[in-house]
Amino acid sequence: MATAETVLAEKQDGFLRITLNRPDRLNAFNEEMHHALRGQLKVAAETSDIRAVLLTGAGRAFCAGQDLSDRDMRDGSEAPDLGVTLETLYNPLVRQIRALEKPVICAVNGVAAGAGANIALACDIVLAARSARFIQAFSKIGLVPDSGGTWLLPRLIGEARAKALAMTGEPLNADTAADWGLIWKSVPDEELQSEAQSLASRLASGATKGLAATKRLIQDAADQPLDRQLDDERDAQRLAGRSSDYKEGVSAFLEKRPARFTGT
Ligand code: T3D
Repeated sequence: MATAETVLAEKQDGFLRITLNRPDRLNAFNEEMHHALRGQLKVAAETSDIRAVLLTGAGRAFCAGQDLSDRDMRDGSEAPDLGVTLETLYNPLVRQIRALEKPVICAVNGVAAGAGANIALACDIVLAARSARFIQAFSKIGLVPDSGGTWLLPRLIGEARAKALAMTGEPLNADTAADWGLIWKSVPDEELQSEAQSLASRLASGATKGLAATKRLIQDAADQPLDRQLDDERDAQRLAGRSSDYKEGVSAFLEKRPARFTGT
């Protein structure tokens, strides 16, 4: 399965592997890559036998954020309205990742800068190659962190570290990112793809409905009091308890065998 060459997509073992594919530009976003990526996320959402997504980058980078050659104003031209590009391109992408009712794993294979860093962080589980770096590059070009960065960073690592990363634009290495809780884990470079693949495959054979509800509950928790969260857990558990996968999970436990979840 392949689409426009800015993004490669391949179905593997129950999950969709999506690769950002502009390696000469460190996989920086142009408009075509936005549309191709969102198209593949839509395929993942709508295809029942795709039960997880693995997002990664081609070449030595994960993604360097916005392609700045599309923002060249040296001929005196007006700056584009960046509010429009956020509204029409970056924000819908982040919303789509967060709303996808399937786990999205991000394998950060190299530098993740600007929107590239924050799109990685918007994914559900982030693994990074030990040589990868996370850079809130925005301040270096006079911008503010976007793609959810100002929301995600303080929640993941606290205000002090969030502000320092955002204001200095200093790179954060993968080991420190994992130590700080910005990402799930840092792995040796040569193990990144196999480890991410086996995680994607494991989640793709999990209880998809339960995983989707878990994702939503944890995301929503950031904005609501415990009382409301308890109600939401009750409602989600009621639905999970009606799934075939719940029956299968309990039966498998009692029969001392691995569960065979179908995602239903
Ligand atoms: O505009 C809007 O719509 C608003 C939304 C904004 C969202 C954003 O993401 S703003 C932030 C944009 N991104 C950046 O500011 C990062 C720019 N890139 C860098 O700072 C560095 O390239 C990196 C730290 C990411 C990596 O450094 P390094 O030394 O490993 O690589 P390099 O030599 O700088 O880059 C290699 C090539 O990729 C180079 O091209 P060349 O010289 O080989 O032809 C470089 O120009 C190109 N490249 C890297 N990042 C971008 C890029 N080309 C276009 N846009 C980029 N963002």
